[in-house]
Amino acid sequence: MKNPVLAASVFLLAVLSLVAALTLSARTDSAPSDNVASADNAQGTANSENAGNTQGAEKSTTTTQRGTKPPVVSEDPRFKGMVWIPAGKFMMGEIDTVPDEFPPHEVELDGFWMDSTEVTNADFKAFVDATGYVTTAERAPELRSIKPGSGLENVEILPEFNKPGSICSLQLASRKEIDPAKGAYSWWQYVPGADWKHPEGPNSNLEDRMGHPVVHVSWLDAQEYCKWTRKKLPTEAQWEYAARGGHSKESYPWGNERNPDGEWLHNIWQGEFPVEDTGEDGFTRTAPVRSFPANDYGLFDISGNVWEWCADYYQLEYYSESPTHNPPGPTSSLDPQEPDIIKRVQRGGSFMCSDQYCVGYRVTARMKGEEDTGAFHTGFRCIVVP
Ligand SMILES: [Ca+2]
Ligand SMILES: [Ca+2]
Repeated sequence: MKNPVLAASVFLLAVLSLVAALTLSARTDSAPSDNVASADNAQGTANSENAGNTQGAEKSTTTTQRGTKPPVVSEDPRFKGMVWIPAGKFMMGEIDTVPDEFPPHEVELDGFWMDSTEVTNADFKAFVDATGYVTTAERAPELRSIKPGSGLENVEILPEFNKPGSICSLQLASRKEIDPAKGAYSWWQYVPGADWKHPEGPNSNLEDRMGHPVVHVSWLDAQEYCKWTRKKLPTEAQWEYAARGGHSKESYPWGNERNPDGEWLHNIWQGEFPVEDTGEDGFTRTAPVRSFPANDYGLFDISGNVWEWCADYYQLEYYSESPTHNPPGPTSSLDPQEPDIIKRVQRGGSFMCSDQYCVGYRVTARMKGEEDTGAFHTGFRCIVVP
């Protein structure tokens, strides 16, 4: 049955899951010794910090010395650009934020290597040059993220959406331009010709952006990159554990204060959202990776800059049933708002996140997106589990 209204709705879901997301806004061990160039890890305090932390809600009131030891890196070329995330336990989630971060629960992870930065345009270009891979945004749209059996598999894509492209945010002159009926669609729009090589549409390019994170990559694209590099996407648990940098009970990778000493420590949005980003942090779009300090595991931009895909399907209530040891994520996707759409987890927030609208830059904040849909503020980083 062809239903044009449904067709529009379904495709718009692909646009809007990203939008909806925005409205919400150690048992320490060492890396394999034969691979480690510097095994003097900074996270020796993680065990004591986590001891007895079974509530997860109490914010840390202590200041842990930061940045006193170098990250653990490897001379093995397989782990170039990666840092070692030591095995350990932590409390995942938060008690007093939004429902999908609840309940806080103990998680124990084995150690792994993680890219110290988001995958850059230069990294992704090397992959494309070697493989000829064409991203989902560069291909004719398909409804790849509809759950089989949902009854939505055969809906039509409206002509205005039925051309290669991706999702960008438009510049509004004032809040008066926000159409109440359209809500966030007033600024989020599907832009034909937008893709990883054209981050802001067909008239943009990667000139001077090769060191920026790649964007407009879908979860499916990220998987293909991972296969080529013999890496993986992190699980959601691995991502949050790594983002915390060995510290518990803290909202940000560096502590509980967003702007310590008045400094911006990540690339997010300042000013009136979504009208004027003042760029007080130095950037109004993506920033080159490593523009801000790394966390205590040596991870740059783990908060802000671009959202990062995780391996997991998104399920709002997964934390209630998550296993303790190396939780793999749920076996299927379930977002109660859009139960027929296959969604994957995104983490860390982006340059579009504002305290007026989205606080996705907190270490516990969860986001979801259709697995076949990228956007101009979404990228990824990879891990290797030895
Ligand atoms: Ca910014
Ligand atoms: Ca990021």
